[in-house]
Amino acid sequence: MTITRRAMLGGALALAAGGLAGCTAADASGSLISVGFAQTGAESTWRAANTVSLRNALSRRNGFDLMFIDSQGRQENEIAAVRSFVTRGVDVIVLAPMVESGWHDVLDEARRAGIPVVLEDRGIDPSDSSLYLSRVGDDFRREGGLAAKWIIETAEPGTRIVELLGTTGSSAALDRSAGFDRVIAGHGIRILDAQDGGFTRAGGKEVMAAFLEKHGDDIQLLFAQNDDMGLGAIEAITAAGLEPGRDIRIVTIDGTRDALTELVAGRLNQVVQCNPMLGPRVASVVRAVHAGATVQRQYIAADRVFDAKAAKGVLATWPY
Ligand code: GYE
Repeated sequence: MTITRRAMLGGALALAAGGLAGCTAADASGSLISVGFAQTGAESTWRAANTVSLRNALSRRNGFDLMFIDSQGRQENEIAAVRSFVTRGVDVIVLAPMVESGWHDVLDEARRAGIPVVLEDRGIDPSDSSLYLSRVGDDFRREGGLAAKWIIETAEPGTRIVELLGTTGSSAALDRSAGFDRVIAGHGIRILDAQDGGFTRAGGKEVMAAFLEKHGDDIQLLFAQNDDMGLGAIEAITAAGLEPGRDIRIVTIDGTRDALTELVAGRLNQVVQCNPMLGPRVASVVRAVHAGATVQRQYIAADRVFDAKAAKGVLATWPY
């Protein structure tokens, strides 16, 4: 009798919980959607915010059973993560591809297992575009172009610049460079050097120190393909006895709170936003593909450009 009652009570509670989950995202049977998410690593402040955004959106409360793997900046780890999701038979795979190439085989395994793949953040080789259903991310080409636009609007022809590039082979770095190069061309801006700083603060500091060593006072302007490298460069410039933001003007991409703070302080001059808060959109795309509904090939986040004044206006409530 007691056991029966307990079982009934348990059943009622389970039903209530199932009902709650059902209000949000659980599939028709009331069970959770299992998702394997392979993240690149934790190289930057952007990345940390992106991970939190996806974890929050793909929560149990929202109807998801999330397996999260941090690939620690190694593509082989990321490939192994995707392969493990295929073996486990998750409902949907979410991949933030570190670099563009090298995905064909493992994504083909997912396709043959009937597991839909959603890319978030960076893209992969266009020749493999049939191997995923949708990409949720930012427009990197536009971001690079906006950084260049600010330079040609504010710098004299003949201005000498250096570039801190993102991870070699990543679509974020390739597309930012493509957008930047296209807009900067033909305006007499002189590019002294451009090197991979790995999207990290330490990398930005190290490469900027080497640039300063090599080019000294010749450097007038820095384009850093993400905030963290720009913040690292601020340290190197200061250590060289120069004033970041004045002796060397700086434009970066991402729009993290730390960068906006430096913008207000005058040590950065312009920041192009790249929105990392992609979780809610990823969650809705995952739900849709799991339900077999049609989705767009791309969902591109809205990004804006900040100068000191604009940064001041948003800092108090800025989410990342
Ligand atoms: O700009 C950088 C991160 O792929 C858009 O990766 C992302 C970039 C972002 O490490 O901070």
